[in-house]
Amino acid sequence: MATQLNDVSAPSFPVTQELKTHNHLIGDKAALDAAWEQDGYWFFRDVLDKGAVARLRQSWIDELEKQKVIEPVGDAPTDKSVLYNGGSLETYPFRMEPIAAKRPWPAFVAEKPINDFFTRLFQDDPFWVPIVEYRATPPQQDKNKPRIDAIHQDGPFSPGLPFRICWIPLAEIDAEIGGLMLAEGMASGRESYHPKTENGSNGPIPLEAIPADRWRRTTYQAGDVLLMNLWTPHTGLTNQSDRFRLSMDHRVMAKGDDCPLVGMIEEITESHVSVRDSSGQHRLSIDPQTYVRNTVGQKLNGDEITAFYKAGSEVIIAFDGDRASVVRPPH
Ligand SMILES: O=C(O)CCC(=O)C(=O)O
Ligand SMILES: [Fe+2]
Repeated sequence: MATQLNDVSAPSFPVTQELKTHNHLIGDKAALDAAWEQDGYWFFRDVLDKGAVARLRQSWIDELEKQKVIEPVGDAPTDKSVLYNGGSLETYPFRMEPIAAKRPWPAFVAEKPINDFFTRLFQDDPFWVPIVEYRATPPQQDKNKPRIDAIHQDGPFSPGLPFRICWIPLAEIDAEIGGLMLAEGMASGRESYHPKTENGSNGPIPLEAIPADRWRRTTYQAGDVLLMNLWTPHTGLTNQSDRFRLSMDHRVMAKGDDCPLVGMIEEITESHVSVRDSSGQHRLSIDPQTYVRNTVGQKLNGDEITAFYKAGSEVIIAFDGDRASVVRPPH
């Protein structure tokens, strides 16, 4: 079924098709792996315990009430998302720092049905990489802005960190509300579609770089989960509804994968980093090819590294032997 998203300003906006669902592959590791390569994602419909998702969603609802941008919901169900009341967005925390500060994700992934689902999926314990975005996107104020936020792949921004993006809708997200749109079948070559800019950063992927018939989305519901290959081009869609768009994107791996170090920096220079995690202290070398990055994905070189990273900062490090391949902050 094709859905033409109603965009006024981009007549070339692609026609999107429904995401596949991969529920029937759970338990069949070979088939899951094949779909991961071919489709570039797994979409599981109605697999996450709705009570656990509702408890997670409550952190978003509390914050929206506090910001006075929704009416107090009391006992009303919030799984269809909540109406924006037109309150001022002047001081609205667009990156949801107040939710990030409360760290609601560890309690969520520790809920038994959630942990059980991912354990059954991976046939291994999940390892949650603490890279989490909390999104509570209000209705877009400028209705003439293009619907596409920025087409990107996460891979080129985290080379050597082989996690799966885990995107979780917290309430219904229909075509008007927006949500995630991805390009199916473009991940198997592990190819970057990002044009390199002069300073070696990744420029945005132009819409023309993706064949127009690849775009997929669906009406997402609380209980669904979308896992996405690092090489799958995707974008958020702007919110053209009168409701909030609530979602969380997280990163997950299986314990048996090449998991990164997650710890606290003890010392950092341009050529090495010492980090402490629950298993002790680790010292890794940094060289000019190490992708040391800041919160917006830019590569840091030379003394930019020590200007950004300090002893005591939480850090995620992918490594190969005793060499760091990626050093990045959680956010
Ligand atoms: O939710 C969005 O708008 C974008 C999410 C995203 O890019 C990601 O999870 O990697
Ligand atoms: Fe992304």
